[in-house]
Amino acid sequence: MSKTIGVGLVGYKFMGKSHSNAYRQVGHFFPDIPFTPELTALCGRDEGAVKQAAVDMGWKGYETDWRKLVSRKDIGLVDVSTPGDSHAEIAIAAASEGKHVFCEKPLANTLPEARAMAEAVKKNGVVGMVNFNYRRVPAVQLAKRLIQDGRIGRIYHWRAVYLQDWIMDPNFPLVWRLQKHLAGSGTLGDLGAHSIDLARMLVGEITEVTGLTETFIKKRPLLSGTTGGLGAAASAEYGEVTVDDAALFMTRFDNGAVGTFEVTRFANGRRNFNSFEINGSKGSIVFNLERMNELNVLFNDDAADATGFRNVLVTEGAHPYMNAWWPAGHIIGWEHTFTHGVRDILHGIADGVSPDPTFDDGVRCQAVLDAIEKSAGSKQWVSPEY
Ligand code: SOE
Repeated sequence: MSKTIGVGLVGYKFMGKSHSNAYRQVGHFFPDIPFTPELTALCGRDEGAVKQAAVDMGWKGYETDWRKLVSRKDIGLVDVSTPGDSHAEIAIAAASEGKHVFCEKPLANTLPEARAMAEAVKKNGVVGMVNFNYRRVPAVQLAKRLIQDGRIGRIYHWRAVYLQDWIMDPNFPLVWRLQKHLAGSGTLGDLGAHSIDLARMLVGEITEVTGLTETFIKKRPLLSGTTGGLGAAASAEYGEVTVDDAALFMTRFDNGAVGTFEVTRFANGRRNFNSFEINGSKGSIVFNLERMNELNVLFNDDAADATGFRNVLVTEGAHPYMNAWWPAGHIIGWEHTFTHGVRDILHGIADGVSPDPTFDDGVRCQAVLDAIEKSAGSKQWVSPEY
């Protein structure tokens, strides 16, 4: 039987729910994990709500003050699933208490905060991992393997879109994701960060960016309450939207590849359309989260009369993570990416190594986000400050 590790999770809404599910499931599907996570305490400010959430999501207890949570002796791993404005404070305090840290993306709201977080995990010798969960879609891992094995050849193009539409109604209220002091930025940090992280993993380091951001709806009703998931209820008063609704940017990579990105919450009909295409000298790869069990690939060395895109159903035991789940053809879903992340951080803790994406990866992503905002302001090409 494996040893146990106490987990303290800060945040109990959308992300808290998906992380709770991962801690509950991981041991049942990945018996090789070195520690069984114990759902020790869930943390949130509203006592009634966090107490109920702890019961609903299988936590043994709860705290209303994260400072108490991070200093508890029965907790070895602190999970930060709060809005970005509290990531740095919680993660740094947890690391100083010798706790390992699993942090939601983007790592922080600003580059200096992200740097301080990376410094804190290093100084305290703890494991830190950012939950860019799309890295852990088996099809995305397969794309990485094909690229590493040289099957796509030299990469020329990265083309990413991350499209949503959940705030298109001008009367949708001013939730935290639309306020700069809470979220850092809008679509850029929320969606663009995912695409940047995937581009860094699959293509290379971004050396230069140029971009624009736009806020289509400048004022929205203030929030009167949340209704689960991304849902929210409006009040009669209005407030200013202080983040971008959409961001479009171009990049150069250190290996000569070039990239384009479009991220928006105003793509009518696109609920969570996260897609990329990679074109290389020997082939191409296309991924689309709505068909997340599939990878579309083209190999130039196929027979001349049969060259074309093929659709690989990424559900074989030979595919990354899939051995743990169901027989081939029995597909998995979005929530599994969180379980894969938890599995990997548990191994990282046992090995004393931060799994990718590390906090340093989080810093690099943050530097790219920062450069895009600077470029949008100056209308110039900007190099990220790594
Ligand atoms: C909302 O835009 C959101 O939940 C993001 O915050 C997540 O990171 C993304 O995976 C899905 O959409």
